[in-house]
Amino acid sequence: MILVTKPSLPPKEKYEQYLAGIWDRQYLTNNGPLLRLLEQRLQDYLQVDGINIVSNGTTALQLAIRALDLKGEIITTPFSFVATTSSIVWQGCRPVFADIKPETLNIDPEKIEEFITPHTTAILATHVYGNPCDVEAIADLANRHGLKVIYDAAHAFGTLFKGESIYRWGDISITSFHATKLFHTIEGGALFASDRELTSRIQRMRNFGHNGTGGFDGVGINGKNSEFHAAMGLCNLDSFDNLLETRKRQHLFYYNQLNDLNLRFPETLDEVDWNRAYFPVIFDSENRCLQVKKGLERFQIQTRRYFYPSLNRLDYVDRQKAEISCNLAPRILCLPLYDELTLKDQMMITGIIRKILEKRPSQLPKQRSSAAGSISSCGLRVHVQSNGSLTN
Ligand code: T4K
Repeated sequence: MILVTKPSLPPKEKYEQYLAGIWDRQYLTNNGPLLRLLEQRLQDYLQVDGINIVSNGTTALQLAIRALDLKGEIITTPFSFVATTSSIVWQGCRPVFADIKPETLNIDPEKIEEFITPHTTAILATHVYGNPCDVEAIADLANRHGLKVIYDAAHAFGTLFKGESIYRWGDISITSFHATKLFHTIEGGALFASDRELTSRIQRMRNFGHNGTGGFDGVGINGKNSEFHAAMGLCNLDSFDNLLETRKRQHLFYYNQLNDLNLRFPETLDEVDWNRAYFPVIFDSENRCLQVKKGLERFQIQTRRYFYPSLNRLDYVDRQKAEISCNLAPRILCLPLYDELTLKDQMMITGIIRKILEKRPSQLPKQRSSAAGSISSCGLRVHVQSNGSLTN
């Protein structure tokens, strides 16, 4: 079975070394030494200020909304994972959906402006698939209208804009360190805020409101993460640069194999170095999309409809339009992408997709053989047969 994603795991012995320390100290959670070390190492690696690691990305979103004391309406994207919208509703605010740009699949700043009312307090935008929103246009808009900005940067670990981490943007940027993410701590997440007072508030809020001197300063929750999670993060951070390189190679391979078909892929803005967290394919129709999904399933290949349905269709939000998102969400499929995914796997996946879309079951297109050539340069020569099986 080829899964849509698989967590990258460090060598077991490496993790065990951290476990030995945890056993010695018998300090398991509550902002322990490994957690603090991971925060420091992430700040250095990402060149960001004001990090607070928490238990997961959803908690990070909820804390962000709470820490900024947002009320009323929050303008957000209809094309994201459900946690983006559900966190707004969970915090008692109303999500107002501004449609996306069809090229990038990210919220369209021009559409945001149309929805600003006296009740609007913030913009919550997602860097979908780790591909940055138009952060400059959004910052300009927010400044002009006195709005707060939260970025759901759950997918964006390692993405740069103008050479700097995308986490530097917004009043608060949140991320997820879930096992399915490029960089993970099994479960986990973080908030980044350059404002010191805001960072301290989040720190208190994630720890029941404790103010560090035995008292409580405001209401808080338990958003902490453990030493075991931090240890996984410390292991994974060491290999992250390699992982990013592999990901870029895998991405390019998929793209080269599929870009002559009637498919579209999200575009990036200028000066973006995208982490390529996912490989989304946009089909010309939902039928085609489902046909490919089912076709791949017959070969035990899993894909995911990230993100379907469009979030304005959730039954707990009031009826709102988002035509572009509703049009695109049903016809996007994310292909398998993870560190251990081999070129053979990718050959098979793209071979099957080509066969389905070209409806030429017995003949592989010419481009395949040139791809086989490039494969051989990596020490492999693989041919996909008409039945989807592989021969060397
Ligand atoms: N904002 C955005 C934009 C997000 O995408 C997310 C999460 C959040 C906020 C919230 O962050 P967290 O609270 O989760 O930290 C997955 C993830 O669970 C979720 O974190 C992620 N986004 C979302 C896009 O994808 P599912 O329901 O697709 O995951 P699941 O369990 O079906 O896993 C997919 C495949 O991965 C499985 O078929 C098998 C493989 N897998 C998964 C896990 C967990 C493994 O091989 N090993 C594993 O341990 O949501």
